[in-house]
Amino acid sequence: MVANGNPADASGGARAVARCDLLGVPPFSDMEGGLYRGYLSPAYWAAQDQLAQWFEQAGMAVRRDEAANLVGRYEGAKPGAKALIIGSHLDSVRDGGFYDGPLGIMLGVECVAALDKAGTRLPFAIEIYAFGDEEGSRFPAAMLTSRAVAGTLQSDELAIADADGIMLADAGVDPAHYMDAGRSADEIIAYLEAHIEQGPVLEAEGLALGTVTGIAAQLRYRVSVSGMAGHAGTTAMRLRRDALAGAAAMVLAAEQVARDDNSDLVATVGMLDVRPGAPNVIPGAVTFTIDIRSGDKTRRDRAADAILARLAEIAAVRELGLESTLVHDLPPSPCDPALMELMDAALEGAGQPVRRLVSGAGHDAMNMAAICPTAMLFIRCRNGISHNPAEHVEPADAEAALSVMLGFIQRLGESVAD
Ligand code: HGY
Ligand code: MN
Ligand code: MN
Repeated sequence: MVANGNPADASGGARAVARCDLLGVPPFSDMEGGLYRGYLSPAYWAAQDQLAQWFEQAGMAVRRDEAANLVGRYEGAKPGAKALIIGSHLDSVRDGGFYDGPLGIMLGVECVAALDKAGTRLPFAIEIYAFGDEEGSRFPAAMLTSRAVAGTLQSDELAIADADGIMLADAGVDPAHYMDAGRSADEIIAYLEAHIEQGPVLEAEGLALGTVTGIAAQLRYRVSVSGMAGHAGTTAMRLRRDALAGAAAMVLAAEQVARDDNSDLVATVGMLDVRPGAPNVIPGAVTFTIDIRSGDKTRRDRAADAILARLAEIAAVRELGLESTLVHDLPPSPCDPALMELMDAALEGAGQPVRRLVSGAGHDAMNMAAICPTAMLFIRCRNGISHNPAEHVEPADAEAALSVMLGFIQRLGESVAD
């Protein structure tokens, strides 16, 4: 535990950034020399314990829900009032940046700390959610915890194991009660998430902040290619059924479909596993992932069909086995128009130019949209880099984000009171 848990003794945006930095190293990371914080890992629990201290210092009651999310609550003027939920995720990708997720949590804490310090109570409560699994970097599914809160998760999706064979049920949660983390729409006024842009738009236009209009639709597949393992020295090329050579052709085909679409469509193969994985053995089996996104669901689905057709053609020509399994299908998630207006007004009120932009990255907000209106605020990050240790955000931009979030909260309070 960090002494008093208040790095740099700054407040506001600078402290939010400093706290993300502090959580970027062991014991809050499961890897030496970088940040990896998998859902329900030792680093995850250590980070939650540190976060719980900061939640309490900000004036919140703290609990851990049945999906192992950390939840803080700052009561409104009337106890038990509906809540504005402010959230983002505590888990990270492997060798990730310090701010993707945690910055949105820390800025929510700073909002509550500022209200608590001023003795301000609103017509609604504020709840801060530190979601546990947004990245899907430990278990083969993503966004488990915000989908549990939103009630869009199916219980059979919990029968999963990580790469070491550890079942979710043995990692610190009870699947039989996991769905009790669900919240109902009548408890929530809105969901707000502040997040680094993870792209180059704001920086290219010299802007610190932007109002998010919506989140792109995502499809994720796991593809298994099976060939024939064999001796690398004795098997003639014409006799081979090389699973990796076939998978390589498939990876390039997926890339080509996305390039040829010449739109916002993106397709990514981010994981690839080769078996048996020996220099002198022709690969017999390969598993890889495909992540396909677009702001337009029809475009996304058409591209997915084209990619799957290309994979089948390549498998047939090379006499390979092929199995494609849909891992998740996340529809596009528009932000709420009235909340976008409030965000624009808060930007203007804070002297910030108004800029709206779409999110190519997925966020917990896309799941919370199932039970409440959502708003997102993007924060500039250096060179648009994310999912990379070079991820960087300026404390001054975080400070600007905090003042816009407080302006948003104030305007939401006025709109509720009207
Ligand atoms: O994949 C995403 O867009 C998010 O970072 N999980
Ligand atoms: Mn994120
Ligand atoms: Mn991410």
